[in-house]
Amino acid sequence: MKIMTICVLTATLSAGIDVRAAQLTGTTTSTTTTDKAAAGKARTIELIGTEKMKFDTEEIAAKPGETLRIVLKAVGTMPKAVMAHNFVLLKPGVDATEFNKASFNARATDFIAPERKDDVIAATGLAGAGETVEVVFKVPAKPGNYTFLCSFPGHFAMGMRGMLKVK
Ligand SMILES: [Cu+2]
Repeated sequence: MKIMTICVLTATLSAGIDVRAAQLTGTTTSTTTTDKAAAGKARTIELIGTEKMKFDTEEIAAKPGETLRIVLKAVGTMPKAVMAHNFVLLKPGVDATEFNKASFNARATDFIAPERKDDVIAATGLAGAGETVEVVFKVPAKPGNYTFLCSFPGHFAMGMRGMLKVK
């Protein structure tokens, strides 16, 4: 009888943990696309954003027109208000420094100035320490180098940027 009680307890406990894990995943992942079909055949690229204000990968190679899923994880311990990261891919010809300057105070829109939305091919939301954000998008058909960056204030200036190389 005692053994049975323990079994039931263990089962309840592990079920509880599963639910918590699922909830955690649900709250820390945000997808800015609604195209589930595209997400299914997307190639996933995992990036890590650090408190040194760098991406761990600064060069991404891609084929023209392919579908990419960028998954960005922020690592560290600092509060999200002072340290968060996003992935913002700019259209060719956009001045990244000017884009950042314009977006510096745009906290309400995740540091993408509303009037600069047209400069962006794809962007994630902001990830604080331990959080993951992602975006699915179609790589431009035109070969070339496309700048991506983190638009959290000061991070681009510190070198939090990279290049999507389409060829
Ligand atoms: Cu950043």
